[in-house]
Amino acid sequence: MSQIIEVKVPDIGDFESVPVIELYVKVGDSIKLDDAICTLESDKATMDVPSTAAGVVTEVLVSLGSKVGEGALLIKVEAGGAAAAPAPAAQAAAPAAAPTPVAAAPAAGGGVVEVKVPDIGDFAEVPVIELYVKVGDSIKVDDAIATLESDKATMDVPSTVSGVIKEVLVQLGSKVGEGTVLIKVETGASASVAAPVAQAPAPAAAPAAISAPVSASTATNAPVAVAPGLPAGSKVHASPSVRAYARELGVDLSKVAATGPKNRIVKEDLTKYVKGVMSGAISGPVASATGGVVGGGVLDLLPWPKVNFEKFGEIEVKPLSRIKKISGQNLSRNWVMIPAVTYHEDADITDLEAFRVQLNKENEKSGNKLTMLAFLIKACVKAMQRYPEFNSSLDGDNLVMKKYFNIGFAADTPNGLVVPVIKNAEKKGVFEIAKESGELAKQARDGKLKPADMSGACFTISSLGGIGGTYFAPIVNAPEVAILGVNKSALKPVWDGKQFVPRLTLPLSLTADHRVIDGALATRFNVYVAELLADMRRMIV
Ligand code: CAO
Repeated sequence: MSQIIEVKVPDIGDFESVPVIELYVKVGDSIKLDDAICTLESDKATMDVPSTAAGVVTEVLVSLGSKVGEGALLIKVEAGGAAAAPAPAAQAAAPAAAPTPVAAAPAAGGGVVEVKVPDIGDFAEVPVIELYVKVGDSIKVDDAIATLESDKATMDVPSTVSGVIKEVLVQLGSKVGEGTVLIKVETGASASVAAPVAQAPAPAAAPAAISAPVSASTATNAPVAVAPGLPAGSKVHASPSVRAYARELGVDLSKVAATGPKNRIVKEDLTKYVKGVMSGAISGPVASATGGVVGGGVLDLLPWPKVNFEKFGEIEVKPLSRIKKISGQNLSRNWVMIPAVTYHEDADITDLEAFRVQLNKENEKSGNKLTMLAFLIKACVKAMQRYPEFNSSLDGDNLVMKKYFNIGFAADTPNGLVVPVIKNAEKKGVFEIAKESGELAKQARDGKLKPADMSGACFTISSLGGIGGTYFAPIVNAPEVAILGVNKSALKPVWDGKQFVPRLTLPLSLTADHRVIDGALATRFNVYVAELLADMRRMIV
């Protein structure tokens, strides 16, 4: 016996007139329980509406752009004899991220209520990547508790109750699945508890999720780490993976121009946006690259300041050199996209410098002068052999581990900074490295380096030792994951246990990509390089 079942918009929270932005069914389609019928998009969330009936679609009562609210009739389904319509209470709005949450069962009335992970589809061990609550917080129905991220989707879990949080049972990184208790909430006598169906869909682009940049350093340093003052995610169409990528980059998707079908933001749009921001950081057109100045939040991007300098005095305009333009773009990208931290260390090079001077005296006639840079290159290679993460590159979710040791070194030229590369430094001695780096540095200054001379580096050394300085924070040269900055050595009083003795001290500044290298590893590397420089005999053990 067949039966016509009406499928309506479930309770979607406080949204009344929400546009249909995707429609997945047409008359004649066979549809199963939980198949998506359409996607609705409110100011705050994108949600799929799943079917509560299985059968054949006999009527579609909405079209793209239709504005709907709770109870609006979407489709009529002719269910076969066996198909049964679930009770209305079983209706659930699906989040943009495909799984179909249902409300965690709250207790009726006051008392302590557990809020659990709803049905999140087939995902079992999903990590908590953002946690928005702590004990003592007041929470309302639909407030985001946490963001979960599976391989395929990012989803916020909203609270199903209002009250005060008594316990938080998960932390960042906890793996959760359907039914995991997230928080316990004291609802109080007057506190409201949402009915099981009253759960708002988990928005993939809840403001809290977007406005939390990956790290503090990104937030403070990176121009793209814009925490929107606007309700982020408004009118944003993007897949969960693009949303996750945007969050990783700290990009507010509502500022990205969409070129995908049905006004969806695709990955390329995001890349283009980031490139635009980076070029804007140097040359100015941020406003056009980002679609205008928005918000008013302190971290929103502003156009590059346009100043009529002549108003204040005489000026001369000089075009940037080709090298400066290229390196500027690279540096900006690396500064913006790499969550980098700089670690400092002092190396006692008293004995090494004496050794270098002695060797140079012995080899005076050869004309081949040993440089500190050559020893630094050897020490770094040795340290990279001990800590192979320093010889890696990020490639999506993979780390490419290199088995060769090509070391770039920053060379200052009249036209700007270039980075020639000593290839296979692990196979070369210090004299050979000194000779080769000297030749490459000369070619760099003469503008004669070929692209091959500057490619394939695994790690870079930036030595300002011939100039001065104490410490600095070099910028990682992507896709490398670390760079060692070196300043001028100086005699410093060092306590030897009995007295202060003068030791020649070389300041090291190692910047490392925190996504690959954490602080402990970076410090171990730095300490090891310093030990090698302090006693070169360690190079052979
Ligand atoms: N401490 C003290 N003295 C040092 C030193 C150090 N760490 N490093 C080099 N020196 C000395 C050298 O011994 C040399 O002295 P002598 O002439 O008496 O022998 C003098 O400083 C000049 O050295 P150099 O800088 O010409 O040679 P180098 O091999 O040390 O460096 C190169 C070569 C190409 C790295 C360097 O010329 C250069 O271009 N440095 C700038 C790199 C740069 O701009 N980095 C910043 C990048 S981020 O903007």
